[in-house]
Amino acid sequence: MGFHIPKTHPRYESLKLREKIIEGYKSGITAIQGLIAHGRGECFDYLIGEKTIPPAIKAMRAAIAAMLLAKHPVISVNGNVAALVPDGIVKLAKVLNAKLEVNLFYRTKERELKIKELLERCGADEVLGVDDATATIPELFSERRRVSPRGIYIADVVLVPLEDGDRTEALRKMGKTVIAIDLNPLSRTSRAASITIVDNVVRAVPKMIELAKEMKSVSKDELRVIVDSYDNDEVLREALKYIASRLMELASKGVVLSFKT
Ligand code: PTJ
Repeated sequence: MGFHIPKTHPRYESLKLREKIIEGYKSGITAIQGLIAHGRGECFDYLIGEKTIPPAIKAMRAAIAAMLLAKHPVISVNGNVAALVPDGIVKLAKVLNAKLEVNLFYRTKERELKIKELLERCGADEVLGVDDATATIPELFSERRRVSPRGIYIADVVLVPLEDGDRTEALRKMGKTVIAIDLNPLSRTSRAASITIVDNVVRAVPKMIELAKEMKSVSKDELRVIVDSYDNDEVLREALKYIASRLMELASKGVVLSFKT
């Protein structure tokens, strides 16, 4: 087991996530580069106040509407997502009737298999992308180009939680709707995606499960209105404005902690 963190520690939740990522690395699920990616995420989470912000909720509603309307919705899973929210991602795929596909940037057979087995232990009926990655995403030269012909290749909507930018652009060029979950509103992924949820995957995934359950009874016409009226540029600008005004407020109020002595 990982390092013991006392529940009373003021940064308990954040430290617990770090331990999950470290455990993911030690058990062969997460790439070592995933630790660095996590640290970058932590920094942006500080900036948004470590809570789900209104533009993220707007994006989540559009994302769920798009997934519910999709013919072939697929959720792509990497080493960080598998370490942080394995149960949640399987549950989300189930409520949305979406396929799960392992697709790694730092691709190794061992990690692919371990992630597949973990998702199966969490209740996944089928995990694509491991033995069947025989199709190729055009104009993509990373290891992520190899995908399942029954999954990402034919998907009309792909959810890519926590991503590196090149694949998002390649998938968009193939005409797919790409939904990203990325704490950094300025990343290439965030700016290239059709819908960007600026939130931590550990908060976004449970919230999306809740929304998916709620929105399942919404008519197709209403879902279409939600998708068609969505503007990702506006949502990213709202996220940046949220961070800017939060920082301005902190800068004017003061940030020093006070202690009783
Ligand atoms: O498992 P693999 O081999 O597919 O590799 C996965 C990583 C994440 C290592 C790989 O895709 C990568 O290098 O990604 P980047 O380019 O570092 O981008 C990761 C993005 O996710 C950054 O913009 C981070 O801010 C963001 N991020 C990190 N942790 C979280 C996050 N976004 C949401 N929730 C998080 N917990």
